[in-house]
Amino acid sequence: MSKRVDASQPLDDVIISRAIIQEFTKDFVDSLEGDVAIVGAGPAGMIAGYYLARAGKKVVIYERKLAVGGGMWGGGMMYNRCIFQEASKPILDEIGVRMKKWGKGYYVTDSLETVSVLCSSAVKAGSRIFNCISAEDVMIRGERVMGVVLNWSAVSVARLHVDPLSARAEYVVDATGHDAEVAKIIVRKIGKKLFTETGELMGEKSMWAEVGEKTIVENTKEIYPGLYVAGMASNAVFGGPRMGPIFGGMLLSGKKVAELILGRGRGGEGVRRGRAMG
Ligand code: 48H
Repeated sequence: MSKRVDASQPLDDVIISRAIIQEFTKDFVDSLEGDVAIVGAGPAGMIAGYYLARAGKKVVIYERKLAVGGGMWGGGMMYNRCIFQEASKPILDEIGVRMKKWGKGYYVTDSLETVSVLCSSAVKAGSRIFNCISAEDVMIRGERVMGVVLNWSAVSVARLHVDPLSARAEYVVDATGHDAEVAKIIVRKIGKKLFTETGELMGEKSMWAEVGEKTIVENTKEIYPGLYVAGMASNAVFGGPRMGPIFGGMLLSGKKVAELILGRGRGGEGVRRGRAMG
């Protein structure tokens, strides 16, 4: 006999509302200053958040959309499977994504499981993810990026004239995918100052999985003082090819950006924190 479900607890709608508003606000205010602000919760941003938070950094990820996962949910052409190559397998093993070996050196995963595990790993490691929030500008002090300027995504969708708010971070990561939005902001507002050959975005090239997956890791680096690029945005900034639905490079790039930032630190130390609920 299964136990009867007891739904008799009295419930107060206002207590529910108060809990949501107070808990969200507490976390949001606490996130106004941190070690790393990551713009974009696609695979590259979330795995970067996982490694940085696991190492004790205070990490905040801002995602424009309601759902995290970026371009991963749809696999290739909405066939919801993702391909990974051998080099990225240890990361999948570490966070616990199940995969099927497919010939020599290829692995297939369920894209829904992959996104869910990436999100869960980043959050459980201590990253905070705020969805429905867009980075629309950056904080620049002197000649260095010092944080992000944020607004509710709904504000731009509704074309409301509402001023944004700012969040300070020692390092910012542009993990916004094909559009490399943060890098574009730098060029638009400061000029041709990116650490590329032209100082501008060099633009993503046509699809070539083998080269794209190699260059994406090489192109993961600091692109302006205080600003790093990871994931698809790296090839958009440095002129590498797109690679279609093979996602290993996104994880390797996210891991690399975390390692680069961990190698810098804030005068050798960051804000160490272990985040627990409550
Ligand atoms: C807040 C923002 C903003 C903003 C964008 O596109 P993504 O999945 O990016 P990656 O680099 O983690 O992964 C790329 C991969 O999904 C892909 O597209 C591949 C492999 N393509 C190959 C090919 O040939 O097409 O995620 C970026 C995220 C998205 O969720 C955006 O909504 C979000 O960033 N975002 N969030 N503020 N200004 N701009």
